[in-house]
Amino acid sequence: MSSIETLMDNLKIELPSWAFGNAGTRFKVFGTPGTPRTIREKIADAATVHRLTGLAPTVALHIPWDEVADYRALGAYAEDLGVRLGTVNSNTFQDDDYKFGSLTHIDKKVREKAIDHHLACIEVMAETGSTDLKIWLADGTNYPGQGDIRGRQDRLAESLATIYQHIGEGQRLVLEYKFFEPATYMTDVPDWGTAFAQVSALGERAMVCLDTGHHAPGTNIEFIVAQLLRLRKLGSFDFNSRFYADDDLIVGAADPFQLFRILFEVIRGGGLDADSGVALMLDQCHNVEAKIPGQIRSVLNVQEMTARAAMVDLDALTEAQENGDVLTANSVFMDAFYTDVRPRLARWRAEHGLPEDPMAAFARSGYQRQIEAERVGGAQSGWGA
Ligand code: PSV
Ligand code: MN
Ligand code: MN
Repeated sequence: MSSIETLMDNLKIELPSWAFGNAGTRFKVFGTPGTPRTIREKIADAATVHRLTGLAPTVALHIPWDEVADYRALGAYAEDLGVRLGTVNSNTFQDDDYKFGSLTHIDKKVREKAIDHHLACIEVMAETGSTDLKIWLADGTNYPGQGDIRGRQDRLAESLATIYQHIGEGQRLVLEYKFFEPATYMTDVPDWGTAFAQVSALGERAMVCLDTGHHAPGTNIEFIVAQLLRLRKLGSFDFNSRFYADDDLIVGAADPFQLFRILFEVIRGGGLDADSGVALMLDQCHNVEAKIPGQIRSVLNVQEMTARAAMVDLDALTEAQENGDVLTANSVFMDAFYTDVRPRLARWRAEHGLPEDPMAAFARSGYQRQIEAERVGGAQSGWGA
């Protein structure tokens, strides 16, 4: 395993454009002063996170939430601010036509509309230079008997195959799974096994996205990470944390130890190696906390747990494992988890011309005051609509 500082040099975490907009629950969306009104303002906020942390060089788009007339110009704008446009997320869940599904819909015309949306997203990727098309589907059913489970899988496979034909060299289709919500009885891509089966049928450039909030409570997520890496099908992460449902809270806030265990398996499986192709992304909303500091805290949490995971003494761990020495193996693992790497990371930041404490640097910067004065009538993220 490479040194922690080298790992830090190569760590990149993509920010979701929607994290900077107002989001909420179905009960209330709280507005926040300074909230971006346009995708350009969201990108400016994301660039601020990167400037202070050195960890977040790309921003994911969500289409049509982030639709613009000229994506090349948007890309150039982002680059001027020191970031690039990343993953393009499709959206087939906010249109009346998709009430009974999108890529799985029984009506061919609706399926074609959903496929065409994905082809339009691939065109956006050509303009922005994005490599990943990420597909999360709200497709599913609410009542037993409502839909033909098998038929829906078959139609999904067919629709994905049509989209995949348009995925170019150097591009990837990444399929995200979620076992519940908004459908309540079954979703059409509920688990990693289904996502794996569907993308495996497509080809090498189709991968699975693991969103940490999309599993049943108690699921051993690091096991899934290890398995997908082993199968070379782990395309990306959507990081967030949760207490109960798909809470989209700050990653590492609910269960830092789980994040540590996940990142240990990522490192163990080569997922942070330069050529691994595993993209780390946040998928979060900040309903009650400040958004830009929320994103700063999030990338720092990922950085911190990555550093701790890299501190596991692998020789000692392997020796204990081979000797069947359960308690030594466990304590080697826990020693790394309990190691405070914050001073070391502060030093790494100082050496890279970054503020040692990015949260404090943001508070001092005056950026929040400036956007509150400039931006009146901040927009909802897509989730706030
Ligand atoms: C819905 O559950 C969701 O949170 C998925 O995780 C997607 O990645 C995200 O929305 C954006 O489409
Ligand atoms: Mn997600
Ligand atoms: Mn989600």
